[in-house]
Amino acid sequence: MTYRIITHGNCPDGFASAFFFKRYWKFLAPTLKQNDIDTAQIIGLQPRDAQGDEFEFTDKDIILDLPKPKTDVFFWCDHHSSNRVDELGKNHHWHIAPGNAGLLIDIAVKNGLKLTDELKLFKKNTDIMDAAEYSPEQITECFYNHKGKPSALLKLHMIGSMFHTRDTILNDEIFRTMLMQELAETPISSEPLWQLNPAMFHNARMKSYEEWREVVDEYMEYDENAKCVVQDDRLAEFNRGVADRFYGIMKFPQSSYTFSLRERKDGKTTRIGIGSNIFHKEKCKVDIGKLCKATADKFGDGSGGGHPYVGGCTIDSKNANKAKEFILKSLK
Ligand SMILES: [Mn+2]
Repeated sequence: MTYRIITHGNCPDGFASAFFFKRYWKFLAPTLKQNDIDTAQIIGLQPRDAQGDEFEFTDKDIILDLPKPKTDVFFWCDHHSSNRVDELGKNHHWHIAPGNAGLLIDIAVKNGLKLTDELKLFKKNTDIMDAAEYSPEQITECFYNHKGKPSALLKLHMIGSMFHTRDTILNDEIFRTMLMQELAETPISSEPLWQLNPAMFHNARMKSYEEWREVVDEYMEYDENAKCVVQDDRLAEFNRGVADRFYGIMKFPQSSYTFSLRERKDGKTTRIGIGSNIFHKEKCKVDIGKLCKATADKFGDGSGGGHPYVGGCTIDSKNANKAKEFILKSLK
């Protein structure tokens, strides 16, 4: 049995975490050997799969940016508040942080890693991406067609675009391929990775966002009373492109909240997402996680929740209009 690096799949922070662990393992788990790392499998997993019973973990698994599995693993590090563990064993780390890669970097620094400028910038940018701490200028650079020299932040988005295609098998393959190549100081300076042409993938992603924004423009509204952008996807005439989660606040920068509602394919349930305007978190006076939970209890089977600034829930489709009204009233 070899070691395995199991990280949040198809997620930029999961990618950055696996990259950092593979490259700087000596500062994180010094009992390992170079050969353990060279032969380690890379696996991308979704959080729900890490807590279920289907995936079998072993005591040679290194788990990053995911909830702690029920069984013993060799190394675990996570930064999500919902994945808190009170008693941490050897090689287990949990701490609230903007990003998991940034948390790993902090641990490595405590163990003697010297931070270079490139690593500092890597930490700063992975934190921005995972905690959605963008400025409007950074959104414009990274989510709209950008001409000119890309910043390090945009370069990380370009890498992320490679595993954000609509083909999930291709995404997994690219994700793993990039992490099995020779790794330089950070992904930004890893030559083999750039030979895979991230810019091409990113250009396609920008076109997908553009198409989606054109469709959504037809029905995205601003509710002045609730100071909320309303995106009721039941009103969509087409299903085109890829959703740009920051479009609402770019179109209505005066907003305090964003609200989206989408009927699931089964028709029976409807997914609701609520967020605060990341440019004005101070305007967010409502605990969104609690509002989502209350909505789920009132109009669904209770599955919902989140954080003070962002959350989601699932409700019965027949209650969708009532739930929409309830949320807008609560935000007001
Ligand atoms: Mn993360």
